[in-house]
Amino acid sequence: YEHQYLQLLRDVWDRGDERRDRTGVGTRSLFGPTMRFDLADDAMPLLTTKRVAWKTAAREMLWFLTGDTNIRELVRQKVHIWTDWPLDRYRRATGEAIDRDAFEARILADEAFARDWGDLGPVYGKQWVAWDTYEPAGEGLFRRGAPINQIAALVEAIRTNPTSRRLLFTGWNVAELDGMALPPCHMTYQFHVSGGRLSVMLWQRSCDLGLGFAFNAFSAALLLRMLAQQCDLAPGELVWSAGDAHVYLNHQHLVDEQLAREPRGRPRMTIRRRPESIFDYRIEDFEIVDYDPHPAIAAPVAV
Ligand code: THF
Repeated sequence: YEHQYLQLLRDVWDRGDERRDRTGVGTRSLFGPTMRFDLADDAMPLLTTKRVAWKTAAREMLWFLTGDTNIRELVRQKVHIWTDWPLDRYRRATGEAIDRDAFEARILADEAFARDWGDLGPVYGKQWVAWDTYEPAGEGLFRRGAPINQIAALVEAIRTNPTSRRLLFTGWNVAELDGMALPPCHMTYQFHVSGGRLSVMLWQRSCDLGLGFAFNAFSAALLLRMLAQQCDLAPGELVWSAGDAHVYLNHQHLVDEQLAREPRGRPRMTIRRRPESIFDYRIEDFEIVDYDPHPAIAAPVAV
């Protein structure tokens, strides 16, 4: 499957429309690519043309499922991939030239500081497991209703109504976008059951092919594997599609290096036990085998 990704990377780099983006870094971009990955036999879409920090991606996914939106717990687990956004906000607000390590150290040491500066707003986790609702309370007023757990509802729906065409959840809460550090990139996941296999289609409005893709594809497959296990189904396909698929202009070295490498092997994942619910997985439950990638390629993240 990795050839599909490498081909897309090449197409975007060679033929993409070059434009300035929100971050000011600049990208080349193509609209609307789709890729399909078969997850049968425990296969995982884990890139081998560079080492991917899959445990970091898995910890992020487990963190989404807890509903947490504060980076403190991620930093505690040595996951640094969300730190740059709160750090940027803090620097702009205070003018303080604090470095990343010092900022993370303060997030860990000082609970009040973490509360004030570590939260990303109502991003993924909040929308996935506690989407706010409101009900009329008379006189044109509204009171807060019970929040909706989209993930719990999804598990229930897959189990009880597998032919449904509404097996989906989304992070795109239009009313709350303004409060988010970043509106969701991987925004909508739709599921499909056929022949005892569970498939997922992920729609990403925006994909950073150099950095984010490796995480987003692995994470979606991981979530699919957990859901399949919980619903007694076999893993089917991951259908990945993006709106704006782009490569940042400062990732040229990554494109050149990765396209010069040959994919090797077929990484697979086993899940070591069957947890009580979709919310009870732990990082130790996941074991990746047959993963022998080329070395990691460092690349800056655009904030
Ligand atoms: N913004 C941009 N510009 N790119 C993204 O991929 C991205 N995300 C999330 C939100 N905004 C984004 C953040 N996710 C890395 C990985 C995922 C991220 C952000 C950064 C990253 O730096 N990965 C490195 C090192 C990982 C590590 O070992 O810590 C890598 O080489 O993969 C995509 O959803």
